[in-house]
Order: sequence, then C-alpha cells, then structure tokens
Amino acid sequence: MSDETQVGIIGAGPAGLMLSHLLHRQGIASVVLERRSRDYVERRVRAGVLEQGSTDLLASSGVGERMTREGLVHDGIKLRFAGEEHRIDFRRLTGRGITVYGQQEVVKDLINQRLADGGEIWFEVEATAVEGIEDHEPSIAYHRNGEAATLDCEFVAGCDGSHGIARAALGAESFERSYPFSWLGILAKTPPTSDELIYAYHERGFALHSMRSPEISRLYLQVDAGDSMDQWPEARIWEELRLRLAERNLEPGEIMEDGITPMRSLVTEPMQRGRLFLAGDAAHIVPATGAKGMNLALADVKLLGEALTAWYRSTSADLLETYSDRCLQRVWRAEHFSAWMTALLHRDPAGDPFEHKLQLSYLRYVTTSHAAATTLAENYVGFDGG
Ligand code: RFL
Ligand code: PHB
Repeated sequence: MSDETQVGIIGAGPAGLMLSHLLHRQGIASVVLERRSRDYVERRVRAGVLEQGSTDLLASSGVGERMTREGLVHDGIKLRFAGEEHRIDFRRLTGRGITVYGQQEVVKDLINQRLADGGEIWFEVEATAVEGIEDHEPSIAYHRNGEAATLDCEFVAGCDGSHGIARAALGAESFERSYPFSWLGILAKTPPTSDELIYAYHERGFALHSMRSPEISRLYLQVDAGDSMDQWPEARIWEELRLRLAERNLEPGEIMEDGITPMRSLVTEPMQRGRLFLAGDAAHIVPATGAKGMNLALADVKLLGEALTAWYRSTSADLLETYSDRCLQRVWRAEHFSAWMTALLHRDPAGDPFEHKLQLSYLRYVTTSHAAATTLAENYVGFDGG
C-alpha cells in the first residue's frame, strides 16, 4: 500500500468512486479509503432515480453500459390522493425523463471499472482525521486492522457521506432541518404494479411505489420519527402499502431488505477549505422525496473532477476556488424542491386538519395547472439553472 497519492478520497459511495474514476481518466492518481467491506458497500440499498445529467455523466465517462441496458427509462410519475390518480408527464412538460437504476448497481459498476483500471480502493480502512489542509500538505490519518497510519496527499476529497469525519474537519457552518417522520423502505420480490413511480398522499401518511426491475419493487412508507422495525411486522407493512397506495394488485413478496431512514435536510457552507473539498452527502443531505441525493453527489464530483484536472494541467486554481459556490446553486435548488415535495406529500403527524386541506388544494393545483405541473417536472428531472 502506498503512503502518498495525488488525491486522497474518503468514502466509496457514488461520489468518491465517480471522482476517482473521473480523475483516472485525466491521468490523476487517487486512493479511495472505505471503512466498510466491498460486499457491504455493494449490497447497501438506497436511491434509485437518475436524472439525465447523471446518466449522461455515467455514459460519457464509460461506465454507463449496464445502466443503458438495464435501467428503466420513465417519462413521468403518478400522484395519488383522495381517491384520484394524476400523471405528471415529464417528457411533454420538459422534454426529459428519468432513469430508474439502483444506486448499488451504480456503485458496483464503478468499483468494477476502478479495479479493472488498476485503481486503489482500500476497503475496511477507516479515516480518523484530516490534517494540514490549510498549509498545502494535507494528509489522512486512518486505521487498518487496528493499526494507525497516514496517507499524504496533495488534495483531500471528503466523500464520506452524512456520518463521515470530513464535514467536521472542514468546520464550516451547517444549515439544518429535521422532520417529525421517517421512511420505512423495503426491497421485495414482487412485480411492480405500475410502469411508473407512484407517489401517494394519504390520510394515514405518504407511500411510494418504486421499482428495480420487472420482478423487484422498492416500496416506502412514512412512519413516525421514533419508529423501529419491531413495530412493523411484514403483514402490517403490506396492509399499509396497499391502503395508502390504493393498490389492490400489490402482492406481498419476499422482503429482501428493509430499514428505516430519518428525513433530514442539511447544507454545509462553504463546501471547501484549503486543500479539503466536500462532495455528496458529506456536504449536503436532502429528504429522499425529491430523489436528489445521488444526483447531487454525482453533479458535485463532476465539477470537482474538472477543477482538479484544470489545476493539474495548468496550475489554474480558478475552478477550484469557485467549486463550492458553483455546487451550492444546484444544491439549494434541490434542497428547496426536496423540502417542498416532502411538505406536499407527507401527513403532518399532529394531524392539523387545516394543513390537510391546504395540501389537498396544492396537490389539485399541481395536477391541474400546467405552470404548477411544469414546476414539479423541471425540478424532478433536474434543473440546471437554465
Ligand atoms: P454515501 O453513499 O453515503 O457514501 C459515503 C461512503 O463513505 C464511507 N465512510 C467512510 N469511509 C472511510 N472512513 C470514514 N471515516 C468513513 N465514513 C464514512 C461510508 O461507508 C460510505 O461508503 O455518500 P455519497 O457518495 O455522497 O452518495 C450519496 C447518496 O448515497 C445519497 O445521497 C442517496 O442514497 C440519497 N437517496 C437518493 N438519492 C437520489 O438521488 N435518488 C433517490 O431516489 C434516493 N433515494 C436516498 C434514497 C437515500 C436513502 N437512504 C437510505 C439514506 C432513498 C433512501 C431510503
Ligand atoms: C427509489 O427508487 O429508491 C426512490 C425513488 C424515488 C424517490 C426516492 C427513492 O423519491
């Protein structure tokens, strides 16, 4: 194992892996440190929706072959509430669609490509500190099999997600919001009952029907913030899904994965200090309702990859200096959209009847007004600032 590299990357999620891949294509060396095992990282079930910008990045950088073959292209979503169903036609409203392709598939494709290219991904290595970021000699302290060691770098990319160490090492201000509910998600062996995602607002709470393939569904339920899986036996999950989604044809199938995720919004500003740059969930978290997290992570590292390439080619620091500002424009738009979608579709646990009526009115507006539907559609498919 080397003890120095050009770019030290903490975290082998979509952000860290894609950055390492993009740098390699420009002849820039990197090492990725990942505290979990390869198996764990490849099995971790998370996001599923890719915006056009993300699919373009995967394809143009040579890791989109399986996504192009297996990804499901969707031209819209369905909204269900008060016994009604309405379709938001993204293609007609914006000219663009989305691709449903699991985050763990993106991660597998990137790991395979990095390893085939001789890339260094150190699994089961935990970064413990980032030092020297202000004096141009950054390093990452890490633990491997209980032994402490240091990796000297020219730059450090903190791609270590929402529970990593890089955000604290950067020490910037965070803007944050929590929500009084969580999402219970399952991956199940049952055919999707719809060819498009169904977002449902119901008096008992939000539900989402997504998918991974013609045989596998990905389903979510709004649950109370403090709920644990013990309170949700399988029979209760299926009953609640059928009721909230108004989907009698949804057949219970083997649950391959389950878990409860809190809803949270957070932005760290700025996303850089000295030689340390944050990307993805390390810098910002969105509630999953807008399907933005993985897309923001990929958009950040596209910019960071370009900025580092410009620095190594011509020692121009212009793109590095403006990295955070350029990312944050997209990030705050996605933060607003995600908070807005969350407020639109989740049942207020306090059960305020006035709020319920307002939500129904807004849902009717979004599904009947061309302007309002376009607002939803252009944000969902990814608004790049025009
Ligand atoms: P990740 O994927 O969390 O990767 C960070 C990696 O860093 C490692 N790590 C460390 N390694 C070494 N040393 C340390 N000290 C370390 N600390 C942490 C971790 O083990 C991990 O491997 O962050 P990244 O790359 O920024 O990617 C972000 C996305 O994972 C996230 O935004 C999305 O999953 C969010 N999200 C969704 N995003 C979408 O774009 N579309 C969706 O449809 C969508 N749905 C979702 C989601 C997230 C969900 N959950 C479970 C949080 C649905 C759910 C339920
Ligand atoms: C998913 O397929 O996992 C998914 C889809 C849409 C979301 C969140 C998650 O808003």
